[in-house]
This record gives sequence, structure tokens and C-alpha cells, in this order.
Amino acid sequence: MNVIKNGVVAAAVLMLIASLPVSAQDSSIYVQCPTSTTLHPSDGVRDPAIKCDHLVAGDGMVTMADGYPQYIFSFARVPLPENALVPLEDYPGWVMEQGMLAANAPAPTIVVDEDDELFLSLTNVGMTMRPDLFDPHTVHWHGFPQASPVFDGVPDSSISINMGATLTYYYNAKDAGTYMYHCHVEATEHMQMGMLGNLFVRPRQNRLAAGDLNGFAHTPWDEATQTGNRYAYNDGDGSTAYDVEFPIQIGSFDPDFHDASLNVQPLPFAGMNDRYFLLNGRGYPDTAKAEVMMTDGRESQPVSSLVTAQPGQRILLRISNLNITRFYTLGTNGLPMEVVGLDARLLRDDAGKNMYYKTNSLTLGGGQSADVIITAPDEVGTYFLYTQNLDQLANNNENFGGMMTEIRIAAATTPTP
Ligand SMILES: [Cu+2]
Repeated sequence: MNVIKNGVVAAAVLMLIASLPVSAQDSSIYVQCPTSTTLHPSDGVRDPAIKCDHLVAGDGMVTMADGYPQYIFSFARVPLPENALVPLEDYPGWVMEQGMLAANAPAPTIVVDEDDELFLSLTNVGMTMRPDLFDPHTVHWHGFPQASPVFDGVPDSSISINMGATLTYYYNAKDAGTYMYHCHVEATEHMQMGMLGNLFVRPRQNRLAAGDLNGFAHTPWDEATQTGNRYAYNDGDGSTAYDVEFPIQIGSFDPDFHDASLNVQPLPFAGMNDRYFLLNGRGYPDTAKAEVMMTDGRESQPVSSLVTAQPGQRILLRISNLNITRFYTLGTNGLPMEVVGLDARLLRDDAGKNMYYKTNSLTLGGGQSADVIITAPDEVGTYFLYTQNLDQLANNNENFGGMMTEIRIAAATTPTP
């Protein structure tokens, strides 16, 4: 089965490369990353607030927790031209080689700071396993106040990227929060197939000079030394401060739909029946593995769902649901979750009063997100974050798996001198 698949893949890769003359490849992958902008002008040295990223959109294989290899569409990150391991003239062909069959579940996590400008280039490398398809793709930042619809990725009002083409999206990250992104082309199909990613905008309060925040002693976060205070939102009082943060993207796949896509069969939306229940593209026990997961020698599921902390630490869970078929409920037993943000907004009323609340279960529909803070208990040990619909603790037909991960509380290890 794998030999046949690899043979088909190799043939398709060769066909795709052979059919593109060198000049067309050179002109098609054009990655914009300016050193100076109106908001962040410079005389040659790029302001750190100008960030650049390069994603490819295509297909690939992932491994479900019961060992099942599943076909997906998604994104993968590739190096910018300045970081490429090949000369610039070889960059386009190299990106195609790197990007084909490289799809990740979830898609690469995008993290920016509030006030950043992000130039995000998207290259459509085509669907290697489906050479009959010529689907375009887009990037849509769900729930993000995108000023210009042309960069919003909604096909009706934006540009969709055809195979072999690249577009650089522009974002001015003006509002902190927990967002998510997905492809918006034929959204039911492309989202079921896996074009889903985590997206976080960190608040400018992290960079505020040291001082008193309404009774909270603030020192700015220093990425190099990993010291200082970090917050989920610009709260003005340190109430969303956290020590460690983890992305938790709720999702699920219908293996029949994915197999039908791989085998060029009709894709009836009405028949969708998701049976792999996932956190960050993995089912338990893979969710609790710290390492990057590989499929056929490639990174396929890079984002672990394992939550680790020391007693007393504040754990920020950035939880989102990008599933297109169901609401999902996540719960913790014995560890209250304090909800401080919903749908990328700090939970405050019009008078500025905190509306935070503590709960043991959280229900999110597709497109919703929540910022949750758990204070790690003094009692060291392993706790669980898991679906409250217990039939979803399964990996398709396999019992004891699915939508669950571990929260491991352990004392700090003393560094060896
Ligand atoms: Cu797409």
C-alpha cells in the first residue's frame, strides 16, 4: 500500500516539476519581506516589529493514534529566502520540494506581538496525491479585525492562490487574543481535510516598562532570558498573567471523508461523521507525547498537547475549536479553569468589571476560542483535560483514546552545577 502510494507520489512530483519551466518557477514564488514600512520605517535594518513568514498549502499524510495513516490538506512552514539552504536562484524549486506532501495537523502555529506587522506569504504547492485537483487555497484569520478584505482570505472578497502561485498577506496585529486560521476555499471540504491552525496575538502589556499595574508589580517580559511578566490580554491589573502557555486546538476528522478524498470519490457533506477526536491533530495517548510526530519520515503533527507546570504556576490554555461538524466540551476534574477571555476578547463588562468565571467544563462551537488559566496545584501528579462526551474518548474503533491529554504537575528539577 505504502509502496504504491510512494510510487504515485514520486510520479506526481516529477510531473509537477517537469511541467513547470524554470523561469515560471522563479517568477511564481515571490516572498515579500520589506525592511522598512510606513509604520516601522528604518534605514536598512528591519524593525523587529516587522515579521515575515512563509507557508505552503498542499496535502500530506498524518498518523492517527491507532496507527491509521490519514490523508489531509493543510499548511506547512518553509524557510524565508534569507534563511534558505540553497542559493536564491534555486529557492522556488527548493520550496516546491520542501512543501509538497508536507501538510501539518494542525497547521503551523503563528504567534505575533500586538502592533507587529506580519507579511505572511502563502504558496500553493498543489495536491501531490490528487494531481487531478486544481484547488486554490487561502489564509483566513478567523475572528481577526482585518482592515482590508483583500487579505482576509474569504474567496468572495479576496484573492485565492492557485497552484504554483504565491501571495503575501499583510496583517497589522492590533488586537491581542487567541485566534485561529484556516483556508476559506470550499471551506467545508478544506477544513474537514485539515487546513486549520493556531494563531495568537500577544498583548502590548508584555512590553510595558516596569511599574505598578493597579497593585500588580509588573516587569516587562524578556524573551531572551525568559523572565518578566506575560499576560493573555491588556488587563491593566495583571489578572491574566501566566507562567506557561499551551495551545489546545479542538478538532476531529471523519476517516471516510478523508479516504474518499484520497480515492477520488464523491464527498457528501451530509454524511460527515467525525470519529477521530483530536487535540492539536492528535488523539490520546499521542496528545501527551512531547515530541514532534512524524509520518513517512516527515513532520506531520508538530504540536504537542502535553501540559506541564510546576506547583503554583499559572497555566494559560489557549483553547480553540475549528471543527466544522460539532460543539465539543472539554473538562478537568479537580482543577478549576478560570475563563478570562472568550473569542479573542478579555471578559469584562461595559464598566470594566472582570467577568471571569471558574468552571470545570467548557463548551466551544466551531470558530470559538477561550483563554483559560489553571493554577497548578501543590499536589504533584498527572491530571487530565478531556472531552465530557465519553464516547469521544476513542480513536475511531479503538477504545481509550481520543480527545484527552495530560496536565503533568512536577516540582522544578534542580539544575546540575
Ligand atoms: Cu484550501
